[in-house]
Amino acid sequence: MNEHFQPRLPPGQQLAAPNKWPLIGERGPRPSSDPWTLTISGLVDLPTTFSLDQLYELPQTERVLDIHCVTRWSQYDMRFSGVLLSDLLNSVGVSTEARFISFVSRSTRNHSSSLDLNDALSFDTLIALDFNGQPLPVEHGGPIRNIVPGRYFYKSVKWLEAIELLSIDRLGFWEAESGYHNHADPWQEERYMAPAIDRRLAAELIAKRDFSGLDLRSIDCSLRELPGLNARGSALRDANFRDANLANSDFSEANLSNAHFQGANLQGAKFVGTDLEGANMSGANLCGVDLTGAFLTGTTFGESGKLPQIDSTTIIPENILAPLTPDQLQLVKDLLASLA
Ligand SMILES: Nc1nc2c(c(=O)[nH]1)N[C@H]1C(S)=C(S)[C@@H](COP(=O)(O)O)O[C@H]1N2
Ligand SMILES: [Mo]
Repeated sequence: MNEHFQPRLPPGQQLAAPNKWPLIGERGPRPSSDPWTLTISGLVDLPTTFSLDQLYELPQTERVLDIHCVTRWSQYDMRFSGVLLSDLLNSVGVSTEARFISFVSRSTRNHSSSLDLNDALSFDTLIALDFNGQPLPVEHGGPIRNIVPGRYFYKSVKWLEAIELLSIDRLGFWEAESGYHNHADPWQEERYMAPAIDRRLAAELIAKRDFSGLDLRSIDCSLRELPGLNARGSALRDANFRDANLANSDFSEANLSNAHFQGANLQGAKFVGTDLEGANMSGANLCGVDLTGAFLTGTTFGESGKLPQIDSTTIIPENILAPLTPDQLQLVKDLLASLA
C-alpha cells in the first residue's frame, strides 16, 4: 500500500445514502422582508455590503467536495459554486491585525461560527450560491451560505448575511451552546471540547441517579450501575455509557447526540422523543426499549459484527428509520425481521 494513502472517510463517520443530504439544525432563516445581502465588516479597509446580484456578478468558482457532519454522516462529491472567500476579502482589503473570521447567519437565534483566518483561506472557503447548478435550496442555507472544506459541517453557516474580521476569536452558536470543538477537524475527530463538568459533581449525580434537565455533556458513566436512571430532558451529548447498566432508565426528550451506549444494558429504557443523532448502540441490550419519535440521523445500531439484542417488546417504529445510513437501515430491518 502507498504510504501516503489516506482513506476518504474520516474516522467514526458513515456514508449517507447516495444523493441524500440530511437537514441538520435550523430549518429556515429569521423571517425578514429585507433583500438578501452579505456585509463584510470589522478589521477590513473598506466595509462593504454586496447584494445577491453583485455576488453572482463576481467570478464564480465551482468546488466538488466531501462534507462531514459531527453527527457522523458524510456525503461525497457535493457540487457547490459561488465566490471564493479569498476573492471577496481581497476586494475589501483585510487589516493586518485580523486573525479570526466570524460567519453570521440571518437566524432567530443569532447563529454564527468562526474560524482562524489562515485556516479559512487555506481551505478555499467558498461563499456558496448554487448547488448542482441550481440556487442553493432555502432549507440548506440558500441563497447564501459559506462552505468550509476540511472541517465538520457546523462551520458552514446557513443563510449567511455577515462576515466579520476579528483580532480575538468569538465562539459560534454550537461551539458555545453544545460544546462542539472550535477547531472541528474531522480527521482528528475534534467533535467536542473537554467537558465542563467536574468529577465531584459527576460522582454525586451518578450516586443520586438523577440527571433530569441537566447539561452533562461528555459525562463518563461507563460500566456504572445506573438502573432506573432519571435522565428526562437532559443534555447528554457525547456521554459515555459503554457497558453500563441502565435498565428501566428514562431518557425521554433527552439530547443524546453522539452518546456511546455500546454494550450497555438498556432493557426497558425509554427513549421517546430523544435526539440520538450520531449515537452508538451496538451490542446493547434493547429488549423492551421504546424508541418512539427518536431522531436517528447517523445513529449506529451495529458495527464490527456486534448487534444489539431486541425482543418482541422492543418498540422501533418504522417511521423513525428513514434517516439511517443504508447499512444501518438494513441491519435494523434484518433484526426486526428475525423476530417475526
Ligand atoms: N444558520 C445555521 N447554520 C447552520 C446550522 C444551524 O442550525 N443554523 N447547523 C450547522 C450544522 S450542525 C450542520 S451539520 C450544517 C447542516 O447543514 P444542512 O442542514 O444543509 O445539512 O449546517 C450548519 N450551519
Ligand atoms: Mo452538524
